[in-house]
Amino acid sequence: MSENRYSHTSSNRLVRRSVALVLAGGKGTRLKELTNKVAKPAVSFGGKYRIIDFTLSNCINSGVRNIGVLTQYMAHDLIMHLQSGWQILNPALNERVSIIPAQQRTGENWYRGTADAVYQNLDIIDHEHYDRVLILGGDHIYKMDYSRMINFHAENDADVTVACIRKPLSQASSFGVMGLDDEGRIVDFEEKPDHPKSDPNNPEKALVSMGIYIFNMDVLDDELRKGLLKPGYSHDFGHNVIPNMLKNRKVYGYVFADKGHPGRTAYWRDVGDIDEYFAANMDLVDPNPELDLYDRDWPIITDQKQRPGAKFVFNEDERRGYATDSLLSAGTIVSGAKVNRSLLSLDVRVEEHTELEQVIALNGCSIGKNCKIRKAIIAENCVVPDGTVIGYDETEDKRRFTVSAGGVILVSCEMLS
Ligand code: ADQ
Ligand code: ADP
Repeated sequence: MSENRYSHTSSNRLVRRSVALVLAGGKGTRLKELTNKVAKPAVSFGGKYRIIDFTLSNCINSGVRNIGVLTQYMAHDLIMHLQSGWQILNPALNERVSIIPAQQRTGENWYRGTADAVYQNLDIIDHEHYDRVLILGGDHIYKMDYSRMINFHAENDADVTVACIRKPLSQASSFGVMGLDDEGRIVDFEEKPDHPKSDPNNPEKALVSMGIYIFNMDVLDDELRKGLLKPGYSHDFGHNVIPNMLKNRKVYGYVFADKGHPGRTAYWRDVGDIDEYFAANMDLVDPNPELDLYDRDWPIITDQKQRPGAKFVFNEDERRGYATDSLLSAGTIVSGAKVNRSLLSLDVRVEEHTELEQVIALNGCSIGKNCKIRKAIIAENCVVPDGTVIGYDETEDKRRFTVSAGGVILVSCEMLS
């Protein structure tokens, strides 16, 4: 396969004839209280962002600019976010972020799974304009140039291409696990297996699906319609559609690798549960994060709020009023407090003599005086009373709050009263 088989123009055309559908309707129950009232893709991330901003920014930066977002559960905040922050494309050029709510277009059922979500909206896709559909999850943190995957798909003349990445074998049961032949074709695929098979090139790793698919339009149409006739079908890409296609279709695996180091995997995280969500946020407060948010060639776009910059008020007696190794969003005030390795979202207030260590405080939290908080996520708009201590007494934390397997404490507003 030669690098230059597609000229710049034809490669551009391949991308322009691809439409993206972002799956943003799952329940996301493993994020516990964070997704009680908010769909996972709309959960705050990295201070000022929402999780879905990463996927949508990737689309725009890759040149895939007709994007449909499929929503279902708890869609209100997600829709508000998309309406206020993401109506930035020009429909006159056939570029837009469309919000596509579940609406029973094909019968009595709400979406029964990821494949059904796509199936029920097939008639919305403009078949004249598009040859391929790029199907994306709305809950991953990464930067990826989808145009490279689209070129790979076209060069191989594939029916479907699934993006994949190497993950430690110990984590592989949470994903679809695949095996590739020498040509890059997927020869086996098992959704969330109890005993995942390792990558032959690296016995400690498995090749897992990133839940990103490129389908040729006609193949998608045909496969989803056929699926309806099968008994016991659970309408899911990972469980049914992909495994069922391996025999009769050309199904390729696209390995998401680091450009500078072809064998090495690039940054990608599925923020499925509290520990992953916390770890992905903490990755960003590293002095040199793997995921570069300052890259002007690949901006991560979000809904910008009109607020002043973060403010630090210094307390002379305590010599405090600062934040280190932290990300603070607009409207935040740190007043005589000490903040380290933390992410403070929009409009967060932290009062005197308080110490925060590895804390994710979501929009509008107000943290009182003399608090000591460690390794915690504080839900939106919580008022944390003066003198609150969290993260220093395991038994007490477990009694009052939700504590993850990895020891991250999730604090919702009602737990504080
Ligand atoms: P999961 O992430 O577990 O595995 P799933 O829960 O089905 O798969 O969610 C995939 C995406 O679809 C999420 O963004 C979710 O919000 C959305 N979604 C789920 N149900 C939906 C519905 N009814 N309507 C609209 N959107 C819905 C998948 C693959 C694995 C792969 C992982 C990678 O099945 O093979 O390894 O993604 O994260
Ligand atoms: P850089 O600017 O150094 O290329 P980025 O943060 O933009 O880094 O991207 C992270 C890594 O992922 C990079 O090495 C990049 O080449 C790689 N990458 C991005 N898109 C793709 C892709 N579609 N396929 C494979 N690797 C990719």
